[in-house]
Amino acid sequence: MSQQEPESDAAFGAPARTAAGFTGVVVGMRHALGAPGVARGTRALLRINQPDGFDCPGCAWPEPSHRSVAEFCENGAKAVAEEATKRRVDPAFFAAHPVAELATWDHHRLGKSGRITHPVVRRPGDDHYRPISWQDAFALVGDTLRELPDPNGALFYTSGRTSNEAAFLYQLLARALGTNNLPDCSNLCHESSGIALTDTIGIGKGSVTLEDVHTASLIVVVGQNPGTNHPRMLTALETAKRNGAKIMAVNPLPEAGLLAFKNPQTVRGLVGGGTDLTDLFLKVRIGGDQALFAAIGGLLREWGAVDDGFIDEYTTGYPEYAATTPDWGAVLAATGLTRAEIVDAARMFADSDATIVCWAMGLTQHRDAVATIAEIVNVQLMRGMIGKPGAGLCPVRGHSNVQGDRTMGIWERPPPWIDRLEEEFGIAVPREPGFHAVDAITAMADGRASVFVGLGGNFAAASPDTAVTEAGLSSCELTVHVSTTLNRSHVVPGRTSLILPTIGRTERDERAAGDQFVSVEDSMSRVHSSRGRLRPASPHLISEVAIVCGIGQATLGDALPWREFADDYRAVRERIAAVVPGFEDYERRLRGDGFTLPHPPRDERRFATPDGKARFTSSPLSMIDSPPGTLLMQTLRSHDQYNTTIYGRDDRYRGVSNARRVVFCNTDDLERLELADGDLVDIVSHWSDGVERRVKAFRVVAYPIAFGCAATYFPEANPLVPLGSTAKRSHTPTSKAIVVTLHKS
Ligand SMILES: Nc1nc2c(c(=O)[nH]1)N[C@H]1C(S)=C(S)[C@@H](COP(=O)(O)OP(=O)(O)OC[C@H]3O[C@@H](n4cnc5c(=O)[nH]c(N)nc54)[C@H](O)[C@@H]3O)O[C@H]1N2
Ligand SMILES: Nc1nc2c(c(=O)[nH]1)N[C@H]1C(S)=C(S)[C@@H](COP(=O)(O)OP(=O)(O)OC[C@H]3O[C@@H](n4cnc5c(=O)[nH]c(N)nc54)[C@H](O)[C@@H]3O)O[C@H]1N2
Ligand SMILES: [Mo]
Repeated sequence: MSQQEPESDAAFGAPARTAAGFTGVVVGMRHALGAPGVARGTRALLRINQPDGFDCPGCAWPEPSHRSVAEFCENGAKAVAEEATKRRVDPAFFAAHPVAELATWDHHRLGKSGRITHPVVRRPGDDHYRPISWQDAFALVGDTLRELPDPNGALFYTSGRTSNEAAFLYQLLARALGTNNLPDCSNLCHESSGIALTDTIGIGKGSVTLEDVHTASLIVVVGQNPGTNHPRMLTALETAKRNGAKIMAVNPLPEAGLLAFKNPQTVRGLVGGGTDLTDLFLKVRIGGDQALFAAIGGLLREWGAVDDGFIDEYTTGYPEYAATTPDWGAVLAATGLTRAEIVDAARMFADSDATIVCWAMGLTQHRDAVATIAEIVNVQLMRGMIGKPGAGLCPVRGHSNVQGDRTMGIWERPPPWIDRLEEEFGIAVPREPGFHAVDAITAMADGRASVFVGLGGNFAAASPDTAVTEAGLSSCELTVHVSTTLNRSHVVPGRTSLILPTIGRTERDERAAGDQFVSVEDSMSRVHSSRGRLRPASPHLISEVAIVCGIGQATLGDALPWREFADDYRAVRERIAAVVPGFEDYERRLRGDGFTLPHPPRDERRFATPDGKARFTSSPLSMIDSPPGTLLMQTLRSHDQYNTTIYGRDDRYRGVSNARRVVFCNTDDLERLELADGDLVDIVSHWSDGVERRVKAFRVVAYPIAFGCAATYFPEANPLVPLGSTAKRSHTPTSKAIVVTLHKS
């Protein structure tokens, strides 16, 4: 299918209430066994998340210490199947399909073309990618980087699947070259969480362990769709529920996995009725969470449901916070909820002695994301829910190693251990921050950056304002993509463009010193090893570590021991141990199940803020205005995609088959806007710069979404997200709140 063809075989049914169960297993197996062939698929599935196997490339949810034989989920199986596919993008494929043709293919078709087998280059004036040797490819990158008049003209993007070892070497390469230009997918993802948590508790990571989730008495899931994006989290919620926990879900959509769950890893879950998970569902208006948590905080104070001992000993700023009383009129307008619903929610907080709040993109991709998360921290601090078993703050990360990459220094700011890095390698690193993802786009657009290197990911499709982003990439002197499968970024090439194909998580990594493993960190700060076992998709593939070292050698020469690093990753881990705090004796501690990094607030109620206390904050209540006739639109994931990789065209839990260009709307809104289910519409977004951003021929789907709200799929709707519309302080695009109008096509 091309990018704009109508989806004639689309079908729509009622949204589901229950997630997973037998259908989940069957669908997962079909993806895993159908595409790669039965033996390879089964071998791969049995190795997922086992101590001697590989870390599931699906998501960052941690593995329990007592694993079941099949520690994976339907969507993990799809992720593995995508990597284990038998289809190949080889030199013959590129000879048959010019870039101009590939640029008309949609994301699904590009990705499904299969694994890239050879390094390839598209040179100026040519419309085909053609094979190139690894040595020539590295020399081309090295020459271009060395010729840059200013190292800040290069961008080193990272997606969150990269291992700790590759990430550490990649930031070393950028910084040794002389730039902090390390934009990453975190900038588009959980950046707001990192900033809000660092401000308030002194560390930008979540404060709970899996054991805490199992033993909590209240778990609040806000702005997150675990049934699709973190399916193994449902197993943990089910365990909590069986231990007596209550669950509250806050979401503009009644997402299937939040309401009820059939655990596919138990016989009961396969054939039984499933567990009702949610005790209270709040169908919040998009962007209403800050007001909601401010109101809950207000009620808890009014009721005296406050942990005075904790507040006195461990916090600052409480009097100022307590002096603000939220205005109920504003709260009800912002949340779209009734006062009774909010009182019920506050009552659940008051009744719980161990509360965990979990969140993901429904909170982070908003203009006031940082303030919203800080408001949640306020409520948790007020109740003494930090550093207490069964309680805490739980930002649920996306990519399987996105948290580890940040720990390894993938950040546009110099990491806290920058002095140690300089000393260890005898380099000098600038202290000025580099470009984050949105800055990187602007820098390409206005010519300040001319070399783009992507270690994984799909920058063209993952970024906002597609037209601007693609124009930026195309204007580069050189684009370099380290990838496994074909994607949109490859078909909007710079003047010269390289695709450097790599082995994936599931595949064996043989280097000079023998078989290698890598290491990763999950969403709960647990670090462990990951070892692929499958034969690589092509004999020409090398690892990300080897590719980064190849570029390093060609760019900076023998000043750093790139060859030694590429031959034996133990040499890399030795350097990580010497530079990054918490990684002492790294090699030995990776044996077996791995180890958990220190988290001072969780471990000992110690807060590394300027005054050593956790901080209450108060920010003015804000609401995104959506004028009459407009809707507030979010972009979210279907059940059949991994970010920009589209596994299939269904979204089973939401009742959608064979369609991606859809816009979910509330029936009352449709009536008000004189539209009907099934109408084809253009969607136009409205932003202060006056530029018209439009996507064409989306099908209206009547859906029980909160009033005044709409939803479309990422990345098809990314052309509508204005580059300038970003979260305050974290600069994350506001992918969950875009003001739009719908126009019959
Ligand atoms: N299978 C699969 N797994 C994945 C991914 C994938 O694409 N596929 N992606 C991975 C990545 S990188 C990430 S970051 C995570 C993403 O995991 P999620 O954050 O669960 O992903 P989204 O689909 O963006 O869902 C956002 C949820 O927030 C809700 N929401 C939107 N706006 C608001 C709001 O204003 N308030 C509230 N309360 N809710 C809101 C939406 O209705 C939706 O349920 O998943 C990771 N895991
Ligand atoms: N509108 C909107 N935009 C969004 C979001 C949203 O919710 N709405 N979500 C944002 C979020 S949370 C994120 S994290 C970003 C995701 O942004 P990215 O991380 O940049 O995108 P992905 O789609 O995860 O990247 C997929 C590509 O990675 C490559 N790949 C897969 N596995 C490997 C591997 O092992 N190694 C290497 N080198 N490459 C590999 C494949 O070639 C594949 O095409 O998108 C963001 N963009
Ligand atoms: Mo993400």
